[in-house]
Amino acid sequence: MNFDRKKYSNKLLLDLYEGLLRPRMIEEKMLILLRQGKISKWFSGIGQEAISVGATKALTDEEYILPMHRNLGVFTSRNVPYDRLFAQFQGKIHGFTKGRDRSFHFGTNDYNIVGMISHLGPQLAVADGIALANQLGKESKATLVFTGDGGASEGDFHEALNVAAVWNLPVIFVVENNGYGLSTPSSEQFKFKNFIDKGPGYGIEAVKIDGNNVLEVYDTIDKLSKKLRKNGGGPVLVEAMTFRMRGHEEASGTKYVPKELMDYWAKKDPLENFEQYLLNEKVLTKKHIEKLRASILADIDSGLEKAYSEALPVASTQVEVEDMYYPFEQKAVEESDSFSEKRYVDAISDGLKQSLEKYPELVIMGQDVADYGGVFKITEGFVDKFGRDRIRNTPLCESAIIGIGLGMSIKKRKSLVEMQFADFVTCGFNQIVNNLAKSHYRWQQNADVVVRMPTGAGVAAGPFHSQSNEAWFFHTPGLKVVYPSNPRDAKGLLCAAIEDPNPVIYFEHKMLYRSLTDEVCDDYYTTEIGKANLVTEGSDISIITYGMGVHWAKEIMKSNPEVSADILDLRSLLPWDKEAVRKTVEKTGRVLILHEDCLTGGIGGEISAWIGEHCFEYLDAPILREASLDTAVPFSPPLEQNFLPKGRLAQKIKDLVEF
Ligand SMILES: Cc1ncc(C[n+]2csc(CCOP(=O)(O)OP(=O)(O)O)c2C)c(N)n1
Repeated sequence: MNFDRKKYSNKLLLDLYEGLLRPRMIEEKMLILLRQGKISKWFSGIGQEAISVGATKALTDEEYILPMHRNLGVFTSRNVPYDRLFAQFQGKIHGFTKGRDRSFHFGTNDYNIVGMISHLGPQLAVADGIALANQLGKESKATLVFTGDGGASEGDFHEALNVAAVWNLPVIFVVENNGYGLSTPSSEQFKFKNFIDKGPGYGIEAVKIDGNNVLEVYDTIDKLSKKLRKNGGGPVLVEAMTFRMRGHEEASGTKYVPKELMDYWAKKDPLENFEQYLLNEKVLTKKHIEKLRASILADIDSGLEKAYSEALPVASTQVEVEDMYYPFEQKAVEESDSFSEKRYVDAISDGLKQSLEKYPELVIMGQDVADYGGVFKITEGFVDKFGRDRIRNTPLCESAIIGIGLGMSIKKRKSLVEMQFADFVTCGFNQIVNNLAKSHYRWQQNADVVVRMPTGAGVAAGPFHSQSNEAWFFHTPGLKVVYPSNPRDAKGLLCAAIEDPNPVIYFEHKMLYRSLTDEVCDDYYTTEIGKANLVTEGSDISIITYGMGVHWAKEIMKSNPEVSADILDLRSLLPWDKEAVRKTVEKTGRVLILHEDCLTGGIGGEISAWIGEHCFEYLDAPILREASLDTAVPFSPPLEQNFLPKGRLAQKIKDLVEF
């Protein structure tokens, strides 16, 4: 192996050497503990340490780094205390996730490290988000993110690189090309020869390096990060060639790896080669190595002792449930006495504008939201008022943009992401349900992101522009879900959602945009999340609903003057207002739950179960539900009307009253 020390001092060389030795020695210890059954699982980075160590040491400690499962050297090079690291591995409270996530699945803003989620690829867009915040804040910092060669097959890789390229984000994407993704060799993972060949495809610089040569890694990342800091731009793709010397994880072995390959790469061991070089150069002596090893071993042993001495966590259901969310008590901002007629669409636009004024750190991202004003024209004129930095047209990549929202939150910024249609959220689903929703629970990092969801049917737009998909998110702890049915709530709930530091999925019904006007307060105000609204008061039945359902219920009750109904608009679906539900059930004893979403697995099922469990003694009839058919949303108007529940409502009310 060829080491070129350039003008690097002995001190730096020794620092790099110690940097390599630390993760190697920890790993050697972990392998012993694994054999003794004292730890459950281990992903080894043996043979790949030069990449983690060289890259981390080339960055400043203030720069964010986003490691994967073989990057122990990132954590040790950032001087994460061993006792905490080991406590993390053992699921102890003193770790970084309060025992809630394992191994390297954690982040820590104390050390500017954002760990992965198991899904690998989502990590890459989070780096984009941190870099965007740096770029907007004019902080001259690089952000570095790792991926394996296998993980790079995921769409997230493409999306993250593409957005970073288009937005000129200062990100260093490092592909650790170690030959295998679990048991799958590169030849079955991709067809191209080199990752760097992708650079021109994205219009970005790409360099290939020997990932086992710590000096080459350090020198490359040092140069690139200096360039990124200076220009405030990038990105750059680095392909670091290396090899996975152990199994995917320890239990999976390496039987499928040809022996010649192992032998070849064993000779290229990053630690042994560098050690020999330093001995030859007389920068290092055998005695120094011995001393260093003894002192590292003492650090490891004392870290382990401390971690082992800590008991396993004691579970508290209340703490576990509460910790899904960043603690936030909303203080509703009252409406002023200045009101004017506004359509639903204007109320949303108003809420966005006033939130942009209130929060200079708020950024709107979405397809065609800038000059075009969004497909529903809700952000029309925003670019002129707030500028292109804050009103950002995005490439067509829902997953990356939502991940960017999380990255921005890490840098204490707020994001509002517009889905062009709620249906397209499927392409960003993973980021929402696994990254945004779980990050506070996992490592106390809130995701200050609102996702706007133009939803619903009735406009003959077919199966992919009409869906109701709130139930997917209703089932995901860590999210909040709101669904206003009128202009007044639309503005108040939107402002509240943006104010809330937790991820909020905000549904807005397309049918209501221009068909509904209301007296809406002209000034900024918020509507409390989690509070239902009793739209009409009655005594015979309760119709519990939200969104379009409120209007269907109102209409049907107009033509049923002999029946008097409480119509309860839930407004917030997660959390939903149990007290308001209880109150109306107690009052009427007859309940119809109505929603536009399909019946099976819809929110009505949960509310119905809750009523059955908590209000059974007040019921005079079975709880009834009316919802859309359990089919996709059809295109042709007669089919669509048949799909929707409205036409079945009169009979359901009759059934309920007559029971
Ligand atoms: C979305 C997803 N699919 C599959 C897996 C299972 N899995 C975990 S790591 C891995 C291989 C990753 O290979 P690579 O990115 O090359 O990293 P390496 O393990 O080689 O360091 C697989 C298939 C996963 N974690 N997430």
